[in-house]
Amino acid sequence: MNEVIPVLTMKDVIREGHPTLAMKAKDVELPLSTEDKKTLKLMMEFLENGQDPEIAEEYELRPGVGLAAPQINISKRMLVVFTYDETGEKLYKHLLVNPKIMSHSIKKTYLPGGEGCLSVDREVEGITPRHKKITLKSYFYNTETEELTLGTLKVSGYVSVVFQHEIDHLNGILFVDKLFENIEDAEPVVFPELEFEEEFEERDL
Ligand code: UDB
Ligand code: ZN
Repeated sequence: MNEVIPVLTMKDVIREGHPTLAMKAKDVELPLSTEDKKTLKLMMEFLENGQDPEIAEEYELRPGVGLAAPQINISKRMLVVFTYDETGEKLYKHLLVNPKIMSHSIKKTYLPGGEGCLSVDREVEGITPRHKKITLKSYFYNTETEELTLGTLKVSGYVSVVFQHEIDHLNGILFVDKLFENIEDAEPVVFPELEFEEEFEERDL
C-alpha cells in the first residue's frame, strides 16, 4: 500500500468567471525560482494523479491531459501536458516555460466532440478551430536533472490541439470563447481506436 496524498485537487482549479482566467499571463523570470519549479512539478503530479483511476476516484479528480498555471490562479506562462497522441503510441510528458508558437500549418483541425476544460463545468455545444500542426519554441523543464533547456517541439493532430488549448489559457482565452457550429476546410482529429469500437458496435459484435 503506497498512499498518495495529492497536493493539488479540483478545489485548486479556478473556474470560468474567475478574472485570472481572462488575463494575459506574465513571462516567467529565468533562472527558474525554486517556487516555480515546485509549481510545475505539482501541476504534472495533478495530471498523473487524475489519470490514475484509483487516485482519481478517491480524490474526485478529472483525468486532465493538460494544465496551465493560470488555472491554479498563478498568472505565469507555464503549462504541463501529459497525454498520448491519438494513436496511443507516443507519450507527451512536458513541462513548458514561456512557450511560443513559432509557426503553424494553414490547415485547421478540431476535436469532433468539441473540447472540454478543467475550468469549465458546464456542457457546451460547438467545435473549436485549431491549427493542425504547430512548431513550439519553449523552455522545457526536466524534473530529473532540474535543468531548463530551450528547444523546439513539432506536434500535430490531437497533441497540437492540447498545446494550443493550454497556450490559449496563458493568453486569457477559453475554448468557449471560440465555438463554432462548423469550420470550413478543417479536418477532425481522428482517433483510430475509437473508430474501431464504433465499427464493432455497428456490426453488433
Ligand atoms: C482535459 N480531457 O484534460 F479526445 F484520450 C480534458 C477534460 C477537461 C475532459 C478532463 C480530455 O479532453 N481528454 C481526452 C480527450 C480526447 C481523447 C482522450 C482524452 N482538458 C485539459 C484542460 O482543460 N486544460 O486546460 C481539456 C482538453 C480539451 C482539448 C485539449 C485539452
Ligand atoms: Zn482548459
